[in-house]
Amino acid sequence: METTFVMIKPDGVQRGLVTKILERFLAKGYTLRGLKMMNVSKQLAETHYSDLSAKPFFGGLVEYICSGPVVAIVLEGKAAVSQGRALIGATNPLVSAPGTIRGDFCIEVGRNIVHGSDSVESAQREIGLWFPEGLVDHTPVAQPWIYE
Ligand code: RTP
Repeated sequence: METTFVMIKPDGVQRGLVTKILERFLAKGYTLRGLKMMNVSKQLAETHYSDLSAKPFFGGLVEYICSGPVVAIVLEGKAAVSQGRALIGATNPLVSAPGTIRGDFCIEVGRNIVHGSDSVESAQREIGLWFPEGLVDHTPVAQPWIYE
């Protein structure tokens, strides 16, 4: 089983989309292993997006992520990282397919409402960064109805 880190960004929270976004992952069959609403320090945002620090939009991105509370989430399940990204859609919402979260709920790349880890290694790094306290052990009773 894989774990992935998903963050509902400040615009997703401000627009009242938390339950709609979470629902996509839970309805698919993924298991919640961590969930919290939090304000993001500049240091955490900069560390999370450190691979983009040379990009011209980096300053604006960090400001955006720190502009209001986010919801930090860890989901577990088969291929959670790649499927999480598929459910979220392309980085630019204008080319995200309808049916994806970004394709259905947003328009601009700088306001794309949700983040999902892009590899198993990134997921491990991000989970450690956002959930230093660890995850919640949880095996839902519905598991045999999701996996054969
Ligand atoms: P994320 O990390 O947020 O899940 O996004 P991603 O992998 O799909 O895309 P990435 O290239 O890692 O970019 C991270 C976030 O930076 C913002 N961005 N703005 N103004 C721009 O051209 C631009 N490009 C990227 C987006 O919020 C993107 O999700």
